[in-house]
Amino acid sequence: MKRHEKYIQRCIQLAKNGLGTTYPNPMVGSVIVYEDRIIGEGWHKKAGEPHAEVNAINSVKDKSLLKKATIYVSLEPCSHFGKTPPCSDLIIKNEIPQVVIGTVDPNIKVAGNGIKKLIEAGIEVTVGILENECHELNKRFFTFHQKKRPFIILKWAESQDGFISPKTKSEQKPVWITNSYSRQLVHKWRSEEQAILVGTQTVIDDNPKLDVRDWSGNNPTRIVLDQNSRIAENSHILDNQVKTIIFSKTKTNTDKENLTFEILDFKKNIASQLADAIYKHQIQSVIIEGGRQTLQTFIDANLWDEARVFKGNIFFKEGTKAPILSGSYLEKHIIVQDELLISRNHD
Ligand code: AOF
Ligand code: ZN
Repeated sequence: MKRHEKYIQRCIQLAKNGLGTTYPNPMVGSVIVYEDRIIGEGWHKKAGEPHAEVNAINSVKDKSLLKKATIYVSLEPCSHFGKTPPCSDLIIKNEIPQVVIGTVDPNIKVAGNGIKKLIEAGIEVTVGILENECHELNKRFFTFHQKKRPFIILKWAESQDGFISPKTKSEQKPVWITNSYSRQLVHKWRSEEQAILVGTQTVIDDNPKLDVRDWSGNNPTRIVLDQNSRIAENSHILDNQVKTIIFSKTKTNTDKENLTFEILDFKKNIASQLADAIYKHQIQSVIIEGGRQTLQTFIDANLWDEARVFKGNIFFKEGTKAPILSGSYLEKHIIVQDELLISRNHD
């Protein structure tokens, strides 16, 4: 691996320490190198707290070395006064002569201005090292800022013969397609996203909590598409335990602090209206867990980024068919804890 790649790789590794705590900010890592030796490291821990570069610079013991060092950062140093002052100013102030950047910051407040500032100050700037990896690291943040919509993950489990549920459902217990390890993995996935979305039928059939009880982490905001306000008042979804947004045809009032009702025009494209509404709530990512109709609506509108599909060993012979993906995508087959997970990434 070449020198720049090696240090940006380390930045990515450091950035990942912030997984789950930096939102709405991206995960960013930084290292400071002098004579091919790392003399300082840092990452962004939490929104409102210092950025990666600040922590890296502060960690350098002999500050006089900064004038001869290179600072590596996985994302362009910022140029704006946000919750913290601009990192590009700090780099200039410390007279660091060389900056190597993974990728440009898509945030309109920065978007190349940090790089411009550095170049204008006479600093040698290199941009685009392990760019794809740096982009992938913050795929939710990039999609949110560039496409003005949340990063959308579709998730379902299907039987060997391609059904997401059998024809006759038991009143007492749900039929599980996946094993308990995969169900735990799904709770981990939920904790990694800002929101989880399902349609009414899923709420009526399964009365789900949509939380992360098998994993420690944040519960995502619950979003339900309930066109005709059919959800029973005693459903888990309305328990006020977690922030919840319900989209219906007509407005409902509530005094529950965690509950919001919003209106959609169900005669128009639902997927794009939902993507817009979720974006307005500043939610950067959503995992959609069914049912078939809700998933298919997003597929047909070409509004999805990843599909994560479990293929169980069970056969249903008849029932509700699994959604059908369209458009171009890359498919990966992964074995997770005895089960097959098919992961598809939209091009
Ligand atoms: C950096 N280094 O480590 C991060 C950056 O509100 P603020 O001041 O925290 O600014 C947040 C914005 O700064 C965020 O949306 C993104 O554009 C950039 N994040 N920039 O130079 C960092 N986390
Ligand atoms: Zn910054």
